[in-house]
Amino acid sequence: MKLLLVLLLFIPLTMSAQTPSVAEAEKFMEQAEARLREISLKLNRAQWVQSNFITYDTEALAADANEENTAVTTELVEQAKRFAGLKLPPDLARKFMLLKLSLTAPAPRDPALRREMTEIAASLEGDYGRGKYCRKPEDCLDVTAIDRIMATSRDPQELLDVWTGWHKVGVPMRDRYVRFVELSNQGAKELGFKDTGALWRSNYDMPPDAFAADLERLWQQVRPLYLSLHTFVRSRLVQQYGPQTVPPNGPIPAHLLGNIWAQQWGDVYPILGVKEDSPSVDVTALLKAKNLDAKGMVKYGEGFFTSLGYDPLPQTFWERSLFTKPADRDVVCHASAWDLDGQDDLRIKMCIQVRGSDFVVIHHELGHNFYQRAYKHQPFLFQNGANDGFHEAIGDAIALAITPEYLHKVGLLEKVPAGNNDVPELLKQALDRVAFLPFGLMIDQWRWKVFSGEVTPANYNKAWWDLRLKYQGVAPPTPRSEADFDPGAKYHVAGNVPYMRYFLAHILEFQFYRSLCRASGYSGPLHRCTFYGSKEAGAKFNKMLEMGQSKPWPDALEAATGERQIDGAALLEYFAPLKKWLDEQNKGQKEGW
Ligand code: X8Z
Ligand code: ZN
Repeated sequence: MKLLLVLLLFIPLTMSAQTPSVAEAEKFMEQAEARLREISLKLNRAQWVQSNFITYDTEALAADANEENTAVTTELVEQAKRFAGLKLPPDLARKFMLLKLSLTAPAPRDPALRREMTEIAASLEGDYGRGKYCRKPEDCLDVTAIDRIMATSRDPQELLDVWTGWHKVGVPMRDRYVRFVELSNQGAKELGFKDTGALWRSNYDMPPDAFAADLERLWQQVRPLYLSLHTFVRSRLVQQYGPQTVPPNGPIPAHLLGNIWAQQWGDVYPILGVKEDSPSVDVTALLKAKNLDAKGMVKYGEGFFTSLGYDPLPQTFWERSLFTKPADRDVVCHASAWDLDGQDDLRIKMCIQVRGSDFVVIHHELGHNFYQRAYKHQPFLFQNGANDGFHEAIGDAIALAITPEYLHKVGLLEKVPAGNNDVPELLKQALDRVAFLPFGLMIDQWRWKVFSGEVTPANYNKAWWDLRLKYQGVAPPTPRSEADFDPGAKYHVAGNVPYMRYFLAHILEFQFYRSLCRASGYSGPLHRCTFYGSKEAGAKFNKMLEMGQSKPWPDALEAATGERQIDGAALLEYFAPLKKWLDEQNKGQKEGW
């Protein structure tokens, strides 16, 4: 009797363990998503507080929450294995795939190792946020101050000093970063990936190698434009700083490009000696003339989105966001957009300065928020960008439409300047958006090699600068060694945020922009288009936004643009008049380094 009971109990249990049904998979996923939604709210709150008040305790609390989220996700992925091999409806199969890919820092199953990893991750981000360079004991510069000096100083000595000073922030991170890579790789392996980089590359609805090949295709497509820009800028910097400082046929020293990472060069525009038909539009001056403060700038950003037919941001956005750097505490000033509850609790966190480049970043961040709100009706695992490059491209596509005509329409610019200033305006755009391309590409080329072990800790810094030379044609202004850890002086390395998304975004944003322009009925030269106020453009964009990550990204791209491939053609069309002009200027110059 007893034996029979045991047998009766045993048979259905083992049967269901061997061949679970689709209904069971559905049930499992429903519960998994509910659990993930619950802990993600907790995690977001802990991280929000950590980033807004960097202290010993908030760092510990964030590490705790991250630990829990990682543990639960890892456990769910483990449990999900029992549905492998089951033929599932496409949506459900997609959720299982996304669940497995959802951790950017996969951690070992061993709780002690997992804890060690999450603590390291929190401490690296905290170190970056607290980072300062003290030129004198009473003159300490945080990253916002560093940024301002790099953008405005033309004194090569000062630039060199500040550059060198900021890069010291990375040094103490090095050993912990080495350990972080080991631990995260172990986690990735336990999930079934070769390493953490392989996991990252698997997030694009195609085989990881095909993704890497696609990136190379895109880079080759836009590289000639980058080379023309590099050659032009270098020749003008030779004039500014002399051939002793800037080698006329070599790489550009990284401290002279107006940005601490030499990633966007727009701030050197004033020293390039470009002839203008009439003074080109200086957005910083317009913002200042209007006496706008940080919040006022964000209001203009919101206004662009509402002009497309989207609802205004919720009241809580204005109450809970951080717009300016607090005087009395450390915060992670690197701009970010947040969606705490997957519903309406949207926020940005940014140390806004009243200047044109921050006006663009505001639109960038709001692009995240409006995307988040558009897909809030999706199930939890689909509440994301079609891929991460899409998420980064939304606000940038909108910001491309900040043309003189737009500024005039919203009352920031009294008169659209007469005469043809296409080349100066395009050059300013290129200095930020084209100069960025090789930087966007190289960061994760480096990290992928680090995670795969191709680059070892003994070569971290050398490999970093080899890639910067290869892709960007920039060189460090002072000798570097393996006592340095220059990657750590970049937020996304310290904060473990994948970076290829920004390379993709800088291509995609032109595709989106072109499509929005067309939807608005515009038919002139691409770079002069603004679709401000076009409900048609807004509706078309929204078709893609509301899909979130529910479908493979080519479907989302098609909804917004009719195209299924990421393609640099729109970018090249936009900059075509500039390319022609640059090549004329560059006659007789040697391209490359
Ligand atoms: O990190 C950002 C945004 C936040 S998602 C401000 N960006 C990259 C960077 O600053 O390095 C935008 C452009 C590239
Ligand atoms: Zn972003």
